[in-house]
Amino acid sequence: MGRANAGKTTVLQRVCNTTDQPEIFDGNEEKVDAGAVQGSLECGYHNIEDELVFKSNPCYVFHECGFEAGSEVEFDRMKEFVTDRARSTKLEKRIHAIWYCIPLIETHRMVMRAEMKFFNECGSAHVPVIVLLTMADALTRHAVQKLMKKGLTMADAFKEAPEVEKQLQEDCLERIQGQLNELNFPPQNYVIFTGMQGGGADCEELLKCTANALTEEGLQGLLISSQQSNLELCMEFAIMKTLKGSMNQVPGQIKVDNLAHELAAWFPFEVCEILQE
Ligand SMILES: Nc1nc2c(ncn2[C@@H]2O[C@H](COP(=O)(O)OP(=O)(O)O)[C@@H](O)[C@H]2O)c(=O)[nH]1
Ligand SMILES: [Mg+2]
Repeated sequence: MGRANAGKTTVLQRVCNTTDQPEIFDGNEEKVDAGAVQGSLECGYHNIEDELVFKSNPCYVFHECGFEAGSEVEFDRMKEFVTDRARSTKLEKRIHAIWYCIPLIETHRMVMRAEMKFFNECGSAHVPVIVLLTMADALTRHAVQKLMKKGLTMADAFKEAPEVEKQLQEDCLERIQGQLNELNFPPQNYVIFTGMQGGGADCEELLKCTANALTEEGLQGLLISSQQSNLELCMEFAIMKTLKGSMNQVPGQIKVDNLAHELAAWFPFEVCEILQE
């Protein structure tokens, strides 16, 4: 979720470790011709029903929604989709988490009417909503300006900027939390993203935070084992969620086969296969 140019597609690309555009499918596994919808895509709009899948990681299916405030029809369609899919009993139709992108580019109006409306009116049952504060690097400019106003030269201001920038990020986070946490359906958590367009930024914190917000351990396993770029993350969850619990058992009672199976569930399918061989 998030307005046009909030950095939604970029985050999804990072999660799937690619710079390619996603393939788009309608809800019935038919491929949508990206050329035909290019105009609306460039404006940042997708049909929320459309499924976005990256070749680099077909395990994840995304829906992108860039509604603006003011369009009641679009908002209602989004709300219906979210409520409907949050309850779906079919695993492949169900949505499991919502990432809501809020860019930190206009610090005087980060939370707009669309955000207020979403977090006031759109309850998504057990589906956690994580707010992604994107484009935090836009705050570098503010930090430099602030320091130069204090009399620093530009070179010195750039040197000192990271510290001030960190503080500005925290101020933004606090302000947004203050606004959203007051509403009827506040988000579960917040993650700050900076410099995502460069390709280097990683999504470990987002995946961790999303996994921890999922209420079922089976779903946590699906999320963690489906990402294919961070083996440490698989290990961390296997140790903290599975191995740690089994440590409390009397050694003789640990069923090694079962434990191995449970541990393997945190790893990508290919790794599980090797383990089972
Ligand atoms: N400076 C900066 N630019 C970003 C960042 N993330 C994305 N962008 C750029 O912002 C533009 C919009 O991003 P996109 O992901 O297409 O937004 P969407 O419309 O929400 O899908 C693109 O030109 C991205 O390269 C970021 O963290 N920092
Ligand atoms: Mg997009």
